[in-house]
Amino acid sequence: MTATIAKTTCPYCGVGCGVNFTIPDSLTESVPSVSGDLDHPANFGRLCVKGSSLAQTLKSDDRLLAPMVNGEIVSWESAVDTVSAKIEQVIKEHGPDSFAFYLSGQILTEDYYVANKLAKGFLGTANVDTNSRLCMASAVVGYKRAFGSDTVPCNYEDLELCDLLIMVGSNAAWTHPILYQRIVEAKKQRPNMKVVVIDPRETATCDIADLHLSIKLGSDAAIFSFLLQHSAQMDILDNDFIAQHTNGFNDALMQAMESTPNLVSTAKFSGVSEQALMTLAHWWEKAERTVTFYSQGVNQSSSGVDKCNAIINCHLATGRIGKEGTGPFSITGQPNAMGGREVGGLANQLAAHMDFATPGAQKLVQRFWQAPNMATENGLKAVDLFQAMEEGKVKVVWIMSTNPMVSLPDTAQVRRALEKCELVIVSDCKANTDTTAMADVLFPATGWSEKDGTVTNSERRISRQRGLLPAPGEAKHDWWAICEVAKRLGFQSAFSYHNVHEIFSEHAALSAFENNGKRDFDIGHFCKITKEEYDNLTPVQWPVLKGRPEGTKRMFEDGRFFTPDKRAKFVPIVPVLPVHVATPEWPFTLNTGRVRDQWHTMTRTGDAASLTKHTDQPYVEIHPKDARQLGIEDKTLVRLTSPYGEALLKAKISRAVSPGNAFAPIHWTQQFSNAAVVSNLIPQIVDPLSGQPESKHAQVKLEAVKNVSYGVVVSATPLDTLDFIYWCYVPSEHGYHYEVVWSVGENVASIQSSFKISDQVAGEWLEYTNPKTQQIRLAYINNQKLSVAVYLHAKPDSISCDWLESKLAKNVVLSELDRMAILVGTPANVEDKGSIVCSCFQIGSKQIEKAVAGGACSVETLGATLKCGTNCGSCLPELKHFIPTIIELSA
Ligand SMILES: Nc1nc2c(c(=O)[nH]1)N[C@H]1C(S)=C(S)[C@@H](COP(=O)(O)OP(=O)(O)OC[C@H]3O[C@@H](n4cnc5c(=O)[nH]c(N)nc54)[C@H](O)[C@@H]3O)O[C@H]1N2
Ligand SMILES: Nc1nc2c(c(=O)[nH]1)N[C@H]1C(S)=C(S)[C@@H](COP(=O)(O)OP(=O)(O)OC[C@H]3O[C@@H](n4cnc5c(=O)[nH]c(N)nc54)[C@H](O)[C@@H]3O)O[C@H]1N2
Ligand code: SF4
Ligand SMILES: [Mo]
Repeated sequence: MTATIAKTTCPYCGVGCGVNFTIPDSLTESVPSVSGDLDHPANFGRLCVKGSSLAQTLKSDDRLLAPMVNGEIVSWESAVDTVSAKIEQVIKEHGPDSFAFYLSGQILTEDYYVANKLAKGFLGTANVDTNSRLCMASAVVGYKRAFGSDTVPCNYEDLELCDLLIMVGSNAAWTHPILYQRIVEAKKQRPNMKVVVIDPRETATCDIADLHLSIKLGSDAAIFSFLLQHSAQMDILDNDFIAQHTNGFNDALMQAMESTPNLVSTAKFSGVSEQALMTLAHWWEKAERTVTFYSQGVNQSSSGVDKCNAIINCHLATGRIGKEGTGPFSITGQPNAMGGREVGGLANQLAAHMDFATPGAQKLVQRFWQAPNMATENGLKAVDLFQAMEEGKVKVVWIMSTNPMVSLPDTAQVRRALEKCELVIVSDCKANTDTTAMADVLFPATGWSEKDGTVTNSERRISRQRGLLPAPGEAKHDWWAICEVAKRLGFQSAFSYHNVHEIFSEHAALSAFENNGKRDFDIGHFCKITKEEYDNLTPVQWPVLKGRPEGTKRMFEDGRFFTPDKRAKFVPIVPVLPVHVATPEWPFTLNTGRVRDQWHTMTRTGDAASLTKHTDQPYVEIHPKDARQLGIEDKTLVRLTSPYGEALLKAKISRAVSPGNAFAPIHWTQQFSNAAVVSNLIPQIVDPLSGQPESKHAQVKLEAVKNVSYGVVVSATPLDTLDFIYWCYVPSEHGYHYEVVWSVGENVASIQSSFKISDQVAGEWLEYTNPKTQQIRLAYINNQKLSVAVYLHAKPDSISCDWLESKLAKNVVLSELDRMAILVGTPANVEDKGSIVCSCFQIGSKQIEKAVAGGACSVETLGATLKCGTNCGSCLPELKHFIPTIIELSA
């Protein structure tokens, strides 16, 4: 059979890896597959485990396939009429600001461009905000304050070329895995390169760290304030650069000297040892080639912008910017958060890296768009937007490609806001998400592999995502839906695009319009791009000026910035701690973040059974000392309470977090578990400048949930009732797998009756009980097929369910031996793998332990014996932990 191979871009993280997508001739006979694109400069052929599992996520039975209004399927025509009529009505009665878009760093630049154009140019509201507010907003403001523009100076090569890499609030080993692998490789080539990780937790990223500063939550700015004054003391300032290319140095230095006068006070403020801080300071002194690489541990903070500027100050002071192997590098999370910034997809931006505050910018954009109703001032930022919704000020919201019921802080408030809103429109690929559940109108969207357009990765590189598979059902492109509404609102001529190529060239033309080097974002080279050229576009880093098709590798090489006087600006910084710190009533600080194999709210990665094996359930990481005090054992259920809400998570007892801190992943939603949405617990505290929420620091109380039994249910069909204290749906290859917690005292009869088995006559219950161990094992077997199996234990024994799940496969007929084995829990001849460490080859912890006991003494020998770690490499940091040698950090 023949197949077509097309190049596209991974839809997950901001590394923006190139993907070769193989489409079989006949989709009914074969399925598409993916591999890394050798030619793509982000990944040179590699993909991490999420990227390499993309093909598994393509077949989903939960796609949204038709437009719906108030729960009824309707035609697109009718849905779009409903939406435009309501927008028209509220704007007429209450003004343009009664409408808002809430978008996402996961739509394509072309989708984003038309949404922004419609709202800001034609409806007259700047209420266009996005989930990037929860992600990149502080980094944007930090850059703008320093450079006069939202410009990421660096590129990925700089990470490989530097002598000192300071990774702040980033767990790149799990969140930007291919970039991390590039760093690992570079460090192998140049062992003198130093890596410092600044993170309150010990993460997989610390695996390559020469030094880990386990700082007090939120205290980052002090570290960089200290490095600034230390640079002056040690006389390593770049005085020429400061004099010729910057303003405000003295004020920033004075402030640093006042805030962090010495090693002792800084170490105390940040909760690190003086020795460790001094080591960092020495390395900083010596390494001219330094990159500071920062992510959500910096951004998601009530002082996120100041943290960014504290970092940038240090780079400006030492001239470590605009040169190979140097720079303050904010790494973006989402595949197209950068593209969103480029079109102006934030409420305080205008378009093409212009904002309302820039003199003349608003008129310029109006002229270019021929816009009848140009917005004149900033719109509402995400948290304010949802508050305005609750107050009844915003009456229609169009949510596109984001799941705010899970990702915005204080989900109870988000629910109230959406309930109050008169019309909630949700565009999504999935039918059932926590947010689609709140919608009045649902628009079915095409997803990755179906939609066409461009994305920009973290190093300003624009790549094509290509529409390669047919749209399922009635799903349509997001840009198309926006344009249909725009046309009905009377803006036919401005929104009559035939395809994405036309939108892209208009966006390119706007970027160059009356620019002449004034603005950083200029892709004027593409103003007149033909459809064919667009279809064949190869990855390129902006700016791509007219006559310079090769793009731009690195910014600020000439020391000229985008402020009016072309000088960068130092910002005096006063380090502060998070707004909410632990108190006797709320004794723990909850930190939140990501796990290796899941993406955000699991709407895509949750479809790939293999990706759920690494971490199958939501958890809260707690230090052993705290766990002992609270009577919490590993894997038992913990109730987390904050002033805003509650969550139920399984305990993971670990020294990776410090006493007094807890960490929980953000991925599990109400679709997957009954009470695992951690944003329930997070206050709506934001950075005053960027509006970015302090999602990484919440006050909580922890308590053990007592008098419960732990168990699993595997079933051939989804369970109708999930009446458990806790349940978590674990996607599996066959059937439905739930991890559950019951109250003690459940007996066989009550469990049996809780499963609504329709045909109680034809089938039979097998049962095994052991009152001593409080074990109950039940299975309902009908016509030699397994319908449901239930295992109950007093302790949270984890049972490897792979074998049991395999008995739910359609073609399996149970043998007598199988029936026995189902009651025993595992068949005698099947190895229990333990939890999966290597997702690519599905190698589990117990297999690895066995190989180590059998003499495997390095990650390489493990790879040679079991293959683990030999494909994408995402599990290498974890594999190292199985090798008994103690790797001392040279702190
Ligand atoms: N596997 C996976 N990868 C992803 C994603 C995903 O969902 N799954 N999402 C993508 C997106 S959108 C984003 S934004 C990125 C996020 O990428 P990262 O920012 O790397 O990921 P997080 O886990 O959110 O947070 C990073 C670290 O910040 C630390 N931290 C918390 N508070 C502080 C603090 O006060 N100071 C410091 N220095 N550190 C602190 C946490 O302990 C955590 O280890 O990941 C992207 N990549
Ligand atoms: N406590 C806490 N909260 C956080 C964070 C944290 O670290 N801690 N991190 C924050 C960050 S950095 C981020 S980026 C957010 C992420 O949070 P969200 O943006 O809410 O999460 P996603 O699951 O990515 O939501 C994307 C939705 O869009 C749908 N979708 C995918 N592709 C398309 C498309 O092409 N078109 C349309 N219309 N729909 C599509 C998906 O099915 C899914 O429902 O969470 C934020 N919230
Ligand atoms: S690192 Fe992984 S998730 Fe990120 S773009 Fe590359 S393959 Fe996709
Ligand atoms: Mo993000």
